[in-house]
Amino acid sequence: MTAPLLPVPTRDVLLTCPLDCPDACRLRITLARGGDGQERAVKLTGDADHPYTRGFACVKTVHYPARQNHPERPLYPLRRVNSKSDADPIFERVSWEEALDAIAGRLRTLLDTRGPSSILRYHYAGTMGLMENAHAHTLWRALGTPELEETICATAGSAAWTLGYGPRYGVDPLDVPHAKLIVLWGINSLSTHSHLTPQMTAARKAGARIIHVDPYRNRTSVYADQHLKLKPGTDAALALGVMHELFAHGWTDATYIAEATLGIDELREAAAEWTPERTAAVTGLSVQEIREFARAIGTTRPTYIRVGYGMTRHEFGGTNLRAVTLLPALTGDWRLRGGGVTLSTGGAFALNRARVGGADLLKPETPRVNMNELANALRPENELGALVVYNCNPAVVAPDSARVRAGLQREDLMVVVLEQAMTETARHADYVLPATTFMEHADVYTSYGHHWLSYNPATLEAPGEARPNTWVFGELARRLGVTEPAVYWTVDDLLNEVLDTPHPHLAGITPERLKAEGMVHLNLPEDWRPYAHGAPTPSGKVQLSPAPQHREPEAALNPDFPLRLLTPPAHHFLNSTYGNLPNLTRAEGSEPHALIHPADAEAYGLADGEYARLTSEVGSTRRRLRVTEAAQPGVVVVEGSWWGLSAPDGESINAITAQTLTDLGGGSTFHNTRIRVERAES
Ligand SMILES: Nc1nc2c(c(=O)[nH]1)N[C@H]1C(S)=C(S)[C@@H](COP(=O)(O)OP(=O)(O)OC[C@H]3O[C@@H](n4cnc5c(=O)[nH]c(N)nc54)[C@H](O)[C@@H]3O)O[C@H]1N2
Ligand SMILES: Nc1nc2c(c(=O)[nH]1)N[C@H]1C(S)=C(S)[C@@H](COP(=O)(O)OP(=O)(O)OC[C@H]3O[C@@H](n4cnc5c(=O)[nH]c(N)nc54)[C@H](O)[C@@H]3O)O[C@H]1N2
Ligand code: SF4
Ligand SMILES: [Mo]
Repeated sequence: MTAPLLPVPTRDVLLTCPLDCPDACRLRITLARGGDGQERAVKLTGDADHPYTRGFACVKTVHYPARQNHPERPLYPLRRVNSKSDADPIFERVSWEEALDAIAGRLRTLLDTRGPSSILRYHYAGTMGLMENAHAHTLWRALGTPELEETICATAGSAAWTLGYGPRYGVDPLDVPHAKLIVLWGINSLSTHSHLTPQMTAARKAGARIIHVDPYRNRTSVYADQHLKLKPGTDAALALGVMHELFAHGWTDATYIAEATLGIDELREAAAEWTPERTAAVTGLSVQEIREFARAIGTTRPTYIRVGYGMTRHEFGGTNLRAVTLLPALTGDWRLRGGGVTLSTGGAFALNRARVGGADLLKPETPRVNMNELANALRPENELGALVVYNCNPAVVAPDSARVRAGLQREDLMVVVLEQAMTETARHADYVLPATTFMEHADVYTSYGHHWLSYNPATLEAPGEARPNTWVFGELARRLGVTEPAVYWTVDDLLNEVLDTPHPHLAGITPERLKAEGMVHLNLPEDWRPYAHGAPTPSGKVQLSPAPQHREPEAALNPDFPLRLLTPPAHHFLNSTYGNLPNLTRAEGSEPHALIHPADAEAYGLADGEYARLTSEVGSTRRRLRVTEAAQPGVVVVEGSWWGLSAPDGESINAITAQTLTDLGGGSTFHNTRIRVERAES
């Protein structure tokens, strides 16, 4: 008998999606055995029995098997043999022994000669797994290397939320169908949170209206009943303008305000000057739009507001988001099922994290590096000797990425990249270490969009010599003589630890049960209204003080850069993940485009389809133009963290974004860039 040409399906498994996306879907994956005897994933869809996933995976993750089986996936440890300044890297395959001995040797020398501050770990949420993400940091904390502040995405939002509300609790997404008004504010949810759509459609069938507040028209604006195309960075002004009308018309809930909030007088005073006329002048919306929007929020119960992290990626993004999130504290929507505002549901996962990732090993004197400032950290004068990257692709996703790449190319810096894909960061490495995927390692997952906790067993044999991050760090730790036990924890150790808590949300959830059921709903009251009577802040109330204020960003004053650039996510990629799959890059338009309004195109002499040079204070890049009224005058939009290989000049869009930090939480400012656009030769 000859080996079958087509893989023979063997079984279906249910696993949770590990990607950095609020939906944390329950996936049904079909495995098959190929002619080589190896079992592989061949088909992926959503679990039809899961009440939130509802039988579908997004347009991107249905292609996960293709990225997992990608012909260029690194499957063996690789060592760079040519100069790092050569554009095309040449790697040779080495054994794990060789790679680990060499890396540990270099780390040992650095520790002995320059100390732990010469070694930097760099990571984000390529996997959301507690083991391969949060807990993987333990080695570095045991060694005392600089603490990486994980600020690239969510800290401006979480700092803003915490000021008002304490832990990040959100509305149960399964309660959204109760809402009669849904406001999608600074979130392109049809692309970035696609499993909210069935919930919203159910609400709409029951009579709900849906309003999208966003500076440009995208899939979510088209789905919504109304699109408020405000000027970027003016959300605090719009929220204060709405509050002005709530106070003026008596659309506030006096009982809720008295029982559950602190600081109402200050907020009323701050809103007093935000007449519809002034709000219109700042936000670019019409007086009528503002009046009607305020009336809708003021008179529709329950109103559900879904904010995204998008609006926080501005100089004053933290305050802008905070202003919006305070609205339900005035309307009293928190008292109603389906009412309130969600930024994240993550706070409900009250796991025992005291020792996860070596959190208990952190010392106050340990130096800290804000991950948005990687380009600065890699400057030669900072004397970093080694950079270890996992779960992240900073050559593409970090601000000021051209300087990040220049730093990665330093011959005196050892760059170690643990990866599942041959990313541009991996292409800059001295050592590429092949990483396993969520089907190939066991892990535990929370969610920031719903309330199910998950456990994925290791389901497929790792291909080639791919290994989990924690295995690699355990091997380095042994070679470095690290004795901290948590470095060597198994997933079972981690699971026992995180579930060892008396917190009521985890009552009845044991490691055995989680492993047996795979996905378990937190033990929340059936009628979950976390802020119905106050908030777990120091005062026990929703804190309205200090009242948010609108501020004009300083960067707006530079006449050399008259346009503003937004760089939101692409529909068909997850950050830079999937950017190496031809069918998804084709679906996304084959190359990144800069959306520009016809009025700006005319003013700057630019035509649809031609190339333009986009220049900011930080750098310059070339992009093909799409002239469209989806953009607004004065605002250019480039969707997606594309791989350089799909861009006309090989550059990430982050070559022109800056390391500027937000007002709260030290967050990223990816939508804050001021640019000029000029014609470029082809
Ligand atoms: N398809 C897809 N899904 C994803 C991702 C992806 O890359 N692709 N990434 C995942 C990750 S890591 C995250 S953090 C989330 C992010 O997803 P979101 O929370 O949706 O946040 P962003 O994608 O940054 O931006 C969303 C919207 O904010 C708008 N925006 C920009 N500036 C402003 C402003 O000043 N005011 C207002 N009101 N709106 C503004 C943008 O135009 C954009 O439409 O999505 C996750 N899901
Ligand atoms: N201009 C601009 N830039 C942005 C954004 C934007 O909106 N605009 N969004 C920002 C946001 S919100 C975020 S969250 C960041 C995200 O940026 P990143 O966290 O870098 O996300 P990805 O680009 O998807 O890269 C994740 C990498 O982790 C790898 N990975 C996944 N699982 C594992 C694993 O188990 N082990 C190892 N070793 N590797 C693994 C994947 O192969 C992938 O290459 O980008 C930010 N950058
Ligand atoms: S990326 Fe998000 S929407 Fe897509 S399958 Fe994963 S969790 Fe679901
Ligand atoms: Mo993110």
